[in-house]
Amino acid sequence: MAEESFVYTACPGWGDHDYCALKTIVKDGKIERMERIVYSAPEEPDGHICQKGCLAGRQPYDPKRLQKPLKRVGERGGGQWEEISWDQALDEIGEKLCHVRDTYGASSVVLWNLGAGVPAQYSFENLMPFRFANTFGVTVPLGSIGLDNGPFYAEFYNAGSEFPRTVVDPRIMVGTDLIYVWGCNPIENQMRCAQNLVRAREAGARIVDLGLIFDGTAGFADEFVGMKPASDGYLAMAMVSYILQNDLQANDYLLARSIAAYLVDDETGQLARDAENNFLVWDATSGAPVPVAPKRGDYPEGADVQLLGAYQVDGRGLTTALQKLKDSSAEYTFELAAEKCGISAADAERLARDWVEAENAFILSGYGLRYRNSNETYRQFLLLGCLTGRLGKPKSGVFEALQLQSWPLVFNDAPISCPDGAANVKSVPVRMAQWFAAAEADDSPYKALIVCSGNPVHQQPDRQRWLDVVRDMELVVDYDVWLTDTGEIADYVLPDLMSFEREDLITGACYNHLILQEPAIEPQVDGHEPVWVFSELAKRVGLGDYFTLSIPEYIDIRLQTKYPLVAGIQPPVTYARLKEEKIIRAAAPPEPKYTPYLNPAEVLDNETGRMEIIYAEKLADLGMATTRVLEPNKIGKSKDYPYQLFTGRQRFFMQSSFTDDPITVKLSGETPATRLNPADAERAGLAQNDKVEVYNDRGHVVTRLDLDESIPEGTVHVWFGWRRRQFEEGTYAEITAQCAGQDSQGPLEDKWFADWLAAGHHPNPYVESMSSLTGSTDCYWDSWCNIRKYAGKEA
Ligand SMILES: Nc1nc2c(c(=O)[nH]1)N[C@H]1C(S)=C(S)[C@@H](COP(=O)(O)OP(=O)(O)OC[C@H]3O[C@@H](n4cnc5c(=O)[nH]c(N)nc54)[C@H](O)[C@@H]3O)O[C@H]1N2
Ligand SMILES: Nc1nc2c(c(=O)[nH]1)N[C@H]1C(S)=C(S)[C@@H](COP(=O)(O)OP(=O)(O)OC[C@H]3O[C@@H](n4cnc5c(=O)[nH]c(N)nc54)[C@H](O)[C@@H]3O)O[C@H]1N2
Ligand code: SF4
Ligand SMILES: [Mo]
Repeated sequence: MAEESFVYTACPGWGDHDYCALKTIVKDGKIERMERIVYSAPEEPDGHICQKGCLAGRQPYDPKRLQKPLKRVGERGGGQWEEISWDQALDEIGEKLCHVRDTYGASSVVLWNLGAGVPAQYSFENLMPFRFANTFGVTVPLGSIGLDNGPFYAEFYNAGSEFPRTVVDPRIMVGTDLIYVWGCNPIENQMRCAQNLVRAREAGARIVDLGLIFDGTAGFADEFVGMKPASDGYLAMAMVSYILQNDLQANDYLLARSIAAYLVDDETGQLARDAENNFLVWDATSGAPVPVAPKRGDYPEGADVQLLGAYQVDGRGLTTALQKLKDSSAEYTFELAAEKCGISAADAERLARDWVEAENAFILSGYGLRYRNSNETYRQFLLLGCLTGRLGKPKSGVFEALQLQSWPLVFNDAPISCPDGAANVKSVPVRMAQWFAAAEADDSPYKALIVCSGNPVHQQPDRQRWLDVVRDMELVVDYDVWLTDTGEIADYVLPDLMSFEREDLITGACYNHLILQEPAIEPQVDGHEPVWVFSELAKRVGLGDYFTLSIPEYIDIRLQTKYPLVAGIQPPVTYARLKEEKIIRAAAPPEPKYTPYLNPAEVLDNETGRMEIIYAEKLADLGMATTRVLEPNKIGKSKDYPYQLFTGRQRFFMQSSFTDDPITVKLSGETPATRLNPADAERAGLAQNDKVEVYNDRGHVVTRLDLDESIPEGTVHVWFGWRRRQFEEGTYAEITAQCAGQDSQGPLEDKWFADWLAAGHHPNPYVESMSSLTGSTDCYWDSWCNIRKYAGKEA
């Protein structure tokens, strides 16, 4: 009998911000099963696997996988394909790329690469397209819509930087007293977070879910608070106001770590500075402003620094930042919150009181808030953490981004993605709204589109826009494992290998470990991994000299990082050592676990060096220095389309992956459904299993109807993930709110992008990955629609 052996693999369900490495058990050259990894101490208990991970080992054998390169026959999108050889595919694509480049310029080629859903993120699936893009000179649309932007905005205007602040170790929740799960669904979607929520509850935490639909997390929680969509800011601000009006804020913490005491010039809205450009605070002893030493320096010796107060000096009004916030938040009452959020004022007050009074508490948010106003909501969550002294306090905190990791490990990737140096990168970044504007014009400068990872035609709102944009292109290529909605409209579809068949360095959440991904099985299809594909393509467009290294050589470059947690490993970690040992612990401390704001003496990356969440002077010109509640864009604003369209994530799908496996499809109900509250259905004259059409002015989707009380009145729900061809007609991507455009990019987002560049960042996501998340709003669910019985296709 053959022996079992194992290798480590990045889970194909990677990308839920829950990047597990898994143990793949192999027997007779086939995947036998998937298991969790048992890490070395002290992370030994933390390896994790979920329902999708357990099923992942089936995927390589799925007959629906792309088997060979495909070339379109007939109309684009007509569904007719011819199987061709890799040589033919690469020769033809290479020739067309050369033609387009020589006729219209290199930037007429657009490359779409969205790391979100491809294992192992920021590894060869990103590094190779980046290397190609940066030497060829393609256009890079900043895919910054629907990409989890809000938390990054909030962190930027608090700390001046977002990475690695948006990284959190879910294990730090264990031992806390109270958790507000606010606007996310970790029990179904963030499985390692779920593991630690369970541990936290076993250790005594009370869990309150503030959500829209009654989802798995609501069922798990001790209490569910049903919120109206996009209303959360009203509750958060009422809590802020409650804290400040009742003088419940953490004064010592605010003085030490934030700019709460800094004086604001009433006239300009900017922080007051003296002639030496020092920030000022009010000293009650001398009754005068006194300077703060630069960069989170000390307050003057003996000064009685005031956190609250408004003063006049030579006719100039000076008010402390905290006083500004206290004044501007006063309008947010529990009564207003009750009206806007659809909860009772008594409940709102109780939630505020409990948040203040709990010894230790977390706000656990994620990416469930996708509304025009959500960037500010994330700022408000952070504010609640800051005012109560909970950012960086053990057993307390605010998780916004759910970018689950332990200590982030940083590799030496720049020489790979930017072989000529960051200053000589040839690719051209363009913000999404501007990209669409140009691409939709009659004289579009864009002639070719290459999609290396991601499924934009499915995942981006307003699908029709993509169809219009590619219609006149001369070349569309999709490189994927499956035939996706994007692949359907391509000219060539190239099969990638799955992580089970590729060698790679696993980055991301390996709980302080470095892991080598080794192929578990022989390739099951005639596919190729990205190092081979881009090296071969490069040869055909005259860039072959840039692509001569092998996978082990690239991995060795990556490991030559100066980042201390990797550089400090003894003996030094190399590809050869990883090959020998498979898994090596980083030089991370056993304790504490990583959490943002952990170091109380940290000088933050902004001008003051302190938390600025209380008052962001950069936003003063837009009236947003102190946060306030903005309105959603679409919800509740149309007579014709009275419902919100909510298309959130589904527990058995990983976005548009896992939608091909018959088991996950079956677990998901076999066919897509529209879910509606029975009361809404009754008013609309609709019944269970009716065939319904959900529609707006741009398109429609037709499904069976499922009446479900877990959906609140006013919301129409369709799970995200199903492919277009799994619907009877249409798809939700036809009707999600149009962005990029006015919906996602306005003066506030433009300011964010400009401020972020002014802080010294690179605008190109293929140089600095964060740029694709900067400068826009996430508004997928800020969508309106109507619903009716389906009458059949119009003649
Ligand atoms: N199984 C699975 N897991 C995934 C993914 C997947 O496709 N499948 N996708 C991954 C990705 S890329 C991401 S970004 C994450 C997202 O994961 P989460 O951050 O957990 O986001 P969602 O699951 O979409 O959360 C939506 C929840 O937010 C609530 N919600 C919606 N609108 C509002 C509102 O206005 N107010 C409040 N308070 N709550 C609201 C709803 O009740 C809903 O259950 O999931 C990741 N995990
Ligand atoms: N309506 C609606 N739209 C949304 C969202 C929503 O909740 N509702 N969520 C938004 C969010 S938060 C996100 S992050 C985006 C996600 O958007 P995308 O990242 O575009 O999500 P996917 O559709 O899963 O695309 C990932 C693609 O990578 C492919 N893939 C998987 N493994 C491999 C591999 O090994 N190699 C290669 N080459 N390809 C591979 C998958 O088959 C899939 O086609 O969607 C956004 N859009
Ligand atoms: S949580 Fe995500 S990455 Fe981890 S096993 Fe499940 S699907 Fe895979
Ligand atoms: Mo996401």
